[in-house]
Amino acid sequence: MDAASELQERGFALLPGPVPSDRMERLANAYTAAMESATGDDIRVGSTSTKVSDLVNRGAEFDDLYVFPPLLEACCRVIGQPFKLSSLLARTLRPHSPAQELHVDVRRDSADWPLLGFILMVDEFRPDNGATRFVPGSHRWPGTPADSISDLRAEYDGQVLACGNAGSLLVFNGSAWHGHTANTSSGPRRSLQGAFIPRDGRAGTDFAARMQPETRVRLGPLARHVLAL
Ligand SMILES: O=C(O)CCC(=O)C(=O)O
Repeated sequence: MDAASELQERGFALLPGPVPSDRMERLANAYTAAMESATGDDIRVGSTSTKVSDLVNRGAEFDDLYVFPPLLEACCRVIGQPFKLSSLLARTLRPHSPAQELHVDVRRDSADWPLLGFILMVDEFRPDNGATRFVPGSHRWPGTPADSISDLRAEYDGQVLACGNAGSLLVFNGSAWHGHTANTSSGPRRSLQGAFIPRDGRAGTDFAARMQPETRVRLGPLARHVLAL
């Protein structure tokens, strides 16, 4: 099955990402710098993950991701109407963290639906370091996991792990049931994550309000459009 059919039938697909393997170290260094420089509300330390928001303004190394043509093509397929970037964050799933609850990213009655989620693997995603799990075909189901499952962290029949090399790009329909699995390894699982939503939805990050002058000067027309500037 090609990636477009996988996204349509299974609700998610793994693509080669925009960063060639010989530039992954540079990206990982920029990721570390972004994590270290964030302050205040921009850094959130949750029960399993540390997240830093607004990667758009945290380095030119992240510019290619949210205008990557195969990613925008996935948006056209899933959102099917004019769209914009809603969020772009760094997420480190810390070592020895439990699985996340199975969930959907957006309810069907929301202005932010349909949503296209994406995850760029900064480290490889493996069964032991918390690879994202998906329930294939669940993006077509009317209910959410919380409607029918009592233990949302338990394994779900038919779930599959989206494992991939560093640099791989996971794209998924925000209605697909998914969540990270447990990171039982001794290392972090780093990723860049974001979402696109319909253009009239409410973005998680107000990119226009946060835009830094040094970011603005390097953005092309496509980036400005995607960021709704
Ligand atoms: O980090 C992952 O593997 C999945 C993250 C996710 O689904 C979320 O935070 O909504």
